[in-house]
Amino acid sequence: MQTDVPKIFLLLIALLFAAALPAQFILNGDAVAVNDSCYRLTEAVNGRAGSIWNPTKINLNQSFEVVMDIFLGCEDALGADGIVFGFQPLSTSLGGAGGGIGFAGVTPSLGIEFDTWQNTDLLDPAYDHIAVMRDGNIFHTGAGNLAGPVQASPNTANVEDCRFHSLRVSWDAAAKLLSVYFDCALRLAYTGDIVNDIFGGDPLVFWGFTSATGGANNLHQVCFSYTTFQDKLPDVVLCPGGQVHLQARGGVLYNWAPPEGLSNPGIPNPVASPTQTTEYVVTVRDACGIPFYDSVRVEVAGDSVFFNLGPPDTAICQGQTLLLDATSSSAAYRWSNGAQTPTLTVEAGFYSVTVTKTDTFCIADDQIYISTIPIPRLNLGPDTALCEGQSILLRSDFTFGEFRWQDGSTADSLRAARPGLYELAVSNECGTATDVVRVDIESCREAFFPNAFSPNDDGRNDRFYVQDGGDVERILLLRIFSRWGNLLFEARDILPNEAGRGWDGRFNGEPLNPDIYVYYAEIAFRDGVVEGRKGEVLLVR
Ligand SMILES: [Ca+2]
Ligand SMILES: [Ca+2]
Ligand SMILES: [Ca+2]
Ligand SMILES: [Ca+2]
Repeated sequence: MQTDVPKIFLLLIALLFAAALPAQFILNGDAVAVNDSCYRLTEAVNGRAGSIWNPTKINLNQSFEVVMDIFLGCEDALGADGIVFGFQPLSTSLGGAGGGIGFAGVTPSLGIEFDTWQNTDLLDPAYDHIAVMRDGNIFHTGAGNLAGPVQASPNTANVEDCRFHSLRVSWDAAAKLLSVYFDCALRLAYTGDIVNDIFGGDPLVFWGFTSATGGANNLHQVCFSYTTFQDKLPDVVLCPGGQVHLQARGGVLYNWAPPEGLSNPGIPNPVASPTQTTEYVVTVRDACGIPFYDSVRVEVAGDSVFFNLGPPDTAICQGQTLLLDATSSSAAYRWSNGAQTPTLTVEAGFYSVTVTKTDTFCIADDQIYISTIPIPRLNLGPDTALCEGQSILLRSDFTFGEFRWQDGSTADSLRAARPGLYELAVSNECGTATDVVRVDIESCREAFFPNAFSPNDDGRNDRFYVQDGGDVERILLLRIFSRWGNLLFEARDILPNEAGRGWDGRFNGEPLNPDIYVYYAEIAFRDGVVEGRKGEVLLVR
């Protein structure tokens, strides 16, 4: 792989996006950024004004798409005033409180209002509505009212319902058609020569949002999914033989064309490896299923940059390091950890590097994930003694390797039922560990019966009972018989070594004569087995 095989490169367009994204909005008044894509325009407090304006002017001679969600608050009858999506060439600090929604009187301008308060003096309809207006003329009469008002949502007269609503604004510069979609439906369309009629022929305008509260209020928010202004795919120059990671956004479904040279034309982020310069068009369907389009020109040009960090998934032994080498001619380096050297000595982790040729406009990228292989260690546990008939499962406590037991078996565990030494070796690329454990087998059913006792009340050896060294759980039954088979004594459920419940050498209260007697006992042992034992005992006086 490291010889003259063409190497694989990944151009991370995401890096270019990352550089472009911080061109965020100028925030005025009550407005705050909630996250990378969401802005709160006003709090639900009376008399507030909040606006956001992008500091980079857009060109209205070019088409655009803005796909977003807007939140118009949770208060209906007592909620006000709404949001305006506006375009104007004047300033990035416009805005104001009250029924003008921050946009009244801004001249020249184009505004799309989402109005949630009925100002009867402005001829507002009773329902929450959308209108397109020019020059900050918020009266729904006369030449300033370009389109609408229409009910904002096709589904409900009230959109101050504590929910985000999908909103999409499309500008087709060739057709001079402005379309407004709300809750997935086309609600308003306006056709007009906006550049010449409103902006005096200058197509460059700021774009942004204003919002306001007055004697009533609501929480107002906007969240962007896609804007042509910020998210349009940048064209790229691809090193010959290289790859480029494309990244579309803002939709639910994606389809790239042509499919040639793409890893998968149906995902937002295919890897493109065209052999010749190609213009790719992506059709993006938003959450409403309505398509928009973006395109990227992938130009195959420049010098080849040959480097390869190694297989994308690489493993090293615990404690070791790896030398990553991105050395290329006439190049600058930027590693994911900030290093700018051609090589990097690293431990486990994820690393990427961007190599920029300083003699041509050509960027290459590679990445590698390095995992660690643990060094074998092994503990089979302590030596152990088993009861007869029992076995023990010996198991490796280390799983990252191959196993070999003393008998040649290769499972990670082995059942030991016979006495002896059990040895396991576990091996992987990083070494071998072994452990040995001794297994002994012993009787677990030992009980001791005296062969004589002397019940003469001298305090020594006065009772006959079952004596235990640790194996007896319980004596279920103890019986004493005469040599002719007569039952003389019986006791049940006795603890081991419980001398007081043994036989005192009497029958019906009378001391028996010295003689040989027969005992029978049923004993529960610690291995769970119940066994009967019998024998003879000599009674002496
Ligand atoms: Ca309202
Ligand atoms: Ca209003
Ligand atoms: Ca209105
Ligand atoms: Ca309402």
